[in-house]
Amino acid sequence: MPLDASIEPLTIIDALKRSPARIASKYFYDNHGSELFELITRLPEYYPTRTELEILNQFGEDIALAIGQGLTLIELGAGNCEKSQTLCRLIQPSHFVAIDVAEEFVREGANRLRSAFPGLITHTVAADLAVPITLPTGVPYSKRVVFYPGSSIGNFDPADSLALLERSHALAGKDGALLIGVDLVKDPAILEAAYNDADGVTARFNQNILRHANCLIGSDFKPKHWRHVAFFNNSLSRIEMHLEAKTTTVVHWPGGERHFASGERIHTENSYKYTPKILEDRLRQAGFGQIDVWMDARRWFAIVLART
Ligand code: AVI
Repeated sequence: MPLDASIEPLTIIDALKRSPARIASKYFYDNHGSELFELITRLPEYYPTRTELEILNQFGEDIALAIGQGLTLIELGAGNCEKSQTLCRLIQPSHFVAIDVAEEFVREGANRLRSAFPGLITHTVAADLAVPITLPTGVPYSKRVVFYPGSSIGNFDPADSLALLERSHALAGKDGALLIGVDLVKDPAILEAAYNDADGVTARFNQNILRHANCLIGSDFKPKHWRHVAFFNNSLSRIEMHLEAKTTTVVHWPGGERHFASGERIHTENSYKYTPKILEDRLRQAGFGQIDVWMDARRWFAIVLART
């Protein structure tokens, strides 16, 4: 596959040279990675997607009432736009903006949404949420609801999550809101099972980041030589995913290489788990006002509406 020079290859190399080595979790999502993630969301062990949908279905009318109608829905990390389908049925937006790094995937999702809701004006934006986002002209300025489902906020470290919430606040504008889905702290055994599924889909998702890195920087990672490792780090309240070298190995790329000892790890993802209190404090810090919270009966997941 060709090198994709547009995705800052130097950053990947710099992070690989560090000790411990890192590959940023945004690189999971090439087309194959996005497909694997879709499979993850349907796994019996991976409760977040299912639980969030349960909350949306159970409290949909209350949520719709709190949000209002005829607005612009902006979904961050939209993926296949499946969750927005449920929300669109409830709040009937006039415009829908899907923002995601996986351009092809999100365009297909927005097309599906347009077919399901004739008259809905859709826009797609290929963007990395780690930097400020510019919306296309034609997106109304008023009554914007930024939708950030799936607990994707959990993949940002505390400082970056605050910056993302601040950007969401700016994107929503005056009289706007953020509707965000967040995975909550719970029994570590349940958390760890969700990231170590019996079928090994999460392991393949983790290993795929190496294949994607090979495409982006021309490296020669052999994904099968790396073991998937995922555990809950209690003191930092996060699931950590790593890839562990099964044997001593040297990875090369044009102009460089890195030696990995057997057992050495590459840190690929953090997935922070929140308490409602920590989330509320961070939303307030980002400038949000009134906050409403809906949770499932087990209190495993929360959907939060925060007004600007
Ligand atoms: C996208 N994100 C919220 C997922 C999570 O749970 O942190 C990514 C994921 N990684 C492994 N499984 C799912």
